[in-house]
Amino acid sequence: MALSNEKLVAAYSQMRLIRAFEDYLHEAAEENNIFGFAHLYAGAEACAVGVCYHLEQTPQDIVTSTHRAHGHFIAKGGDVVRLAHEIFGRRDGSGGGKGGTMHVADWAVGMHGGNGIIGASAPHALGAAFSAKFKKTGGVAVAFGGDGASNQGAVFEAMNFAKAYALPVVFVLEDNGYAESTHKTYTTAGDPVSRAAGFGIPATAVDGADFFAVIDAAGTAIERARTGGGPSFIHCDVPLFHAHFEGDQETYRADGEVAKLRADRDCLKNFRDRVIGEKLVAEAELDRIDESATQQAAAAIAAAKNAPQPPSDALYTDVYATY
Ligand SMILES: Cc1ncc(C[n+]2csc(CCOP(=O)(O)OP(=O)(O)O)c2C)c(N)n1
Ligand SMILES: [Mg+2]
Repeated sequence: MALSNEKLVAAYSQMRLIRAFEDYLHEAAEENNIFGFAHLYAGAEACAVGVCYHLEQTPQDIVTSTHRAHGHFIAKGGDVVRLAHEIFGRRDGSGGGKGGTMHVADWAVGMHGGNGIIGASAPHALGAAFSAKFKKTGGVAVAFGGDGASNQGAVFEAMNFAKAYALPVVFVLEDNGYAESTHKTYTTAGDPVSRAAGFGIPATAVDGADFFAVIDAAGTAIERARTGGGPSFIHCDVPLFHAHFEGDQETYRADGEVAKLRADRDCLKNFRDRVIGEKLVAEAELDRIDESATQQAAAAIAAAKNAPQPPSDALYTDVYATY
């Protein structure tokens, strides 16, 4: 898929913003400055941005996320300042400061939230896709999920139902090889593409550190969903640049493993090499984006650190949904 200079710049800006934002969060977590377990997304930016590239940043198209949700939030068009406030438990966060890192959501842009229950993103997206189909909104739902989550029964039930009802949903498996401290070789039988194909769902595998591979696969899948062709499955092999959660001692990683991933499988470096090599975006422009993303991320986090917490009289609001 050939992208204009403008689209490439927009995609790189989002990927860089996710990375810069989490670099600052990593520092804040080391200072013990955020509440809740923060799970950083860095390494998989091409996956979130490459998939969301094809979605409207409106309530029509929906993504459901995981405990590792910051990248999906930004890629779906969520505001980074409100994201920072939410993670720091501040009143002006996307969830009024009551959800924190694992529950970042913004329904106005179709980001239906991070999630503490692994595998739950699949049935949530299924429900959104069911609604889109029968209300004829033209919308598409995308469920992001991890390799550990992919072994949950609810994920298989969602895939079965999606195919049986030809629902407009795309299952995106972000496979970083680990579920907490356990490598997938201990836990997972078969291969993800064959599992999805077993339900008759068109399934493909891509290098999730290659933005261009992701947008191609996601473009096909989302177009299929939008035109009544039913569900698809995309397996993205992604590197995990931080530990499972911030504060984790990472004893399950081999010496040098993360350094090697950062050297060989960095989607931002891959993107830069390709667009500079093919003269699609000037190096100076990419450098300018790096600087601006760093400033934007730093400002969002600085503002959040000093912002007010939710007032105590908000304790009993937002507890139940009203329809
Ligand atoms: C239903 C359920 N079981 C167990 C957990 C505990 N848990 C939290 S994260 C996680 C591992 C998830 O692995 P994966 O889906 O590969 O996502 P990753 O952290 O690698 O992005 C587990 C088992 C949970 N949150 N929910
Ligand atoms: Mg994993």
